Amino acid sequence: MQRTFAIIKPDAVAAGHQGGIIAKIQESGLRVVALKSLRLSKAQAEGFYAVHSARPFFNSLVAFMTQGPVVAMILEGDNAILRWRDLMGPTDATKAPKNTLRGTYGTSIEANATHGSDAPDTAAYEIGFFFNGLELAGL
Ligand code: 3AN
Repeated sequence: MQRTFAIIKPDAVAAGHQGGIIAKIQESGLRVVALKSLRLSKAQAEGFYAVHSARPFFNSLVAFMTQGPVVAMILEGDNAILRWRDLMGPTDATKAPKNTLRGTYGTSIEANATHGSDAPDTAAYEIGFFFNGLELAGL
């Protein structure tokens, strides 16, 4: 059993794709064990993407991620990290297969509809970044 962290990004929320994305998650057998909607501040988005702070796309990425609300989720299941990455598809939505979430709902390498942790240590960090102890208690 494994947990991973997922975001429905502002582009997909603004386009009303939350329901479609959550349906695909559930059809895949992954369980949504926590979910909330929030809008990231600039400082919060900079903190979440600190690993990319030296990249040329960093400022644009922070602007994109703060342009509207996101849906943050904890997903659970066997091999959840890899299964959620497979469901999302590759980073560049213009190259993502049409049967992936990014291929279906994303429009560019930046506006790619969803986020998913890439490893157990990042999943643990990202879950703790978005969900506090009270929200995690009893899950
Ligand atoms: P992934 O989300 O597939 O793990 P990362 O961690 O390399 O991809 O990138 C984090 C986020 O930064 C991506 N989801 C995307 O929104 C954005 N991003 C990545 N590469 C680029 C790029 N070359 N230009 C603009 N935005 C990018």
